[in-house]
Amino acid sequence: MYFGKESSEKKSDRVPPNQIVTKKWPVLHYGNVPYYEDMNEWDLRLFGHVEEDVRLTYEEIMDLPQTERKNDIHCVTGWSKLDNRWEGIATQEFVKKVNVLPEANYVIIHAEEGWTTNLPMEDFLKETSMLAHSHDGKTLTPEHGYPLRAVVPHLYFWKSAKWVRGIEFLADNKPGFWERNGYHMLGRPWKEERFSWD
Ligand SMILES: Nc1nc2c(c(=O)[nH]1)N[C@H]1C(S)=C(S)[C@@H](COP(=O)(O)O)O[C@H]1N2
Ligand SMILES: [Mo]
Repeated sequence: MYFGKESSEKKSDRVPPNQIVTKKWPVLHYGNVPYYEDMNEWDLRLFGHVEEDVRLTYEEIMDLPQTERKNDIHCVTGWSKLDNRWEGIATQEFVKKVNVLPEANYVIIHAEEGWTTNLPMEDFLKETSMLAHSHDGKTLTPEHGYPLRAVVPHLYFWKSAKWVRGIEFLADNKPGFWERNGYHMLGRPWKEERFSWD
């Protein structure tokens, strides 16, 4: 009998400890879902430890080089969703648009309503990190982060901010919204870094 790579692959190789796979895609966030009437009023700000702040319009972002990534996502509340196909722009493309100062070692992603999350520059700029506008071939719904959400699949999914409006570059690490409320500063699922005391 032939077992292809897929079928012989143990589920435990794909699913971090104490996570349960879901086929559905739960909607999870704090606060309100934004609905945009006029995308001319939308922008993305790159600021903080940079030579000069940059403001990108929705059009300018959609003109950046596009990439497609397939990955698994892991929410700290215990669900994982496998084989997501995202389309968007690699985070590495955004740092090309701004002169980030050498002492910038951390990033805070700013979302609507002042929601934030922090991560090291290295994790933000990882090959697999992106700002996505589509999932499984469809434009993101408002609930899942339209027009633009972060996708940082190697960290728990709370680091993947929905409704991104700004990237702030920092010299020192500073907790974001959930991190101030006890969540881990890094949040690696394979190490079960759920809370700051883990
Ligand atoms: N702006 C914003 N982004 C957010 C959150 C939030 O509360 N606000 N919650 C995070 C959490 S905890 C998870 S699990 C994912 C959920 O994304 P989904 O609703 O598309 O599944 O969004 C993350 N991004
Ligand atoms: Mo989450």
